[in-house]
Amino acid sequence: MRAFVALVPPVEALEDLDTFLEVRREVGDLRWVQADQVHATLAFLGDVPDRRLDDLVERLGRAAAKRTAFPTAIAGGGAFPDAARARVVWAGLQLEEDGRTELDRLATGCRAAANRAGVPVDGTRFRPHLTVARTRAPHDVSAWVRLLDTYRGPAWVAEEMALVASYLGEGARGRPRHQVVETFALTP
Ligand code: 3AM
Repeated sequence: MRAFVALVPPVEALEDLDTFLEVRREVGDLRWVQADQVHATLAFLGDVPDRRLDDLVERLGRAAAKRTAFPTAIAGGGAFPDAARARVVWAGLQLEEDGRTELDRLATGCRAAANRAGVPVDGTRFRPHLTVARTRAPHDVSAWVRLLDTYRGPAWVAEEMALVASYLGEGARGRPRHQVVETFALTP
């Protein structure tokens, strides 16, 4: 199973962002992520062998329970590697200081949990973001980033994270199809 761990915003937040971006989608040559697949990746796991799954699920559950739920909202945006030569356009998460700490520690905890369960995760710096579009080639997306900077979605409380399976090429137009395998509650 190819999988990742993510924070999945509630439907209302995803729909609000989708509505904000919808009218503007006609322009440009970006590949937009379907609204119901937008998420903030905490750890990309790659292929998880079946024999590792139970241990992984148990450890992820404990990692989530160590962190406290926090208020947030989808807000602002940016691009990787940068707006002038972007491959990825993303929306951000608005966080209070405590929330930022909890989210950072949650991501660190997920990675540690995966490594201990025998699913090696790379140690690249965690940069919270929700990918909304990808480019076919490096592309100037400054206008999209400026637009996203004006966005602030409805507030919600991040109270769980999800283990998501990603099936390559099975979704619409050959995109990966995502399926939540398990959710893990943060401490209220
Ligand atoms: O969350 P974002 O969109 O930044 O690009 C994939 C996506 O990143 C990334 O994992 C996230 C799952 O939604 N991803 C895919 N293959 C990857 C790989 N081999 C990868 N990240 C690291 N290594």
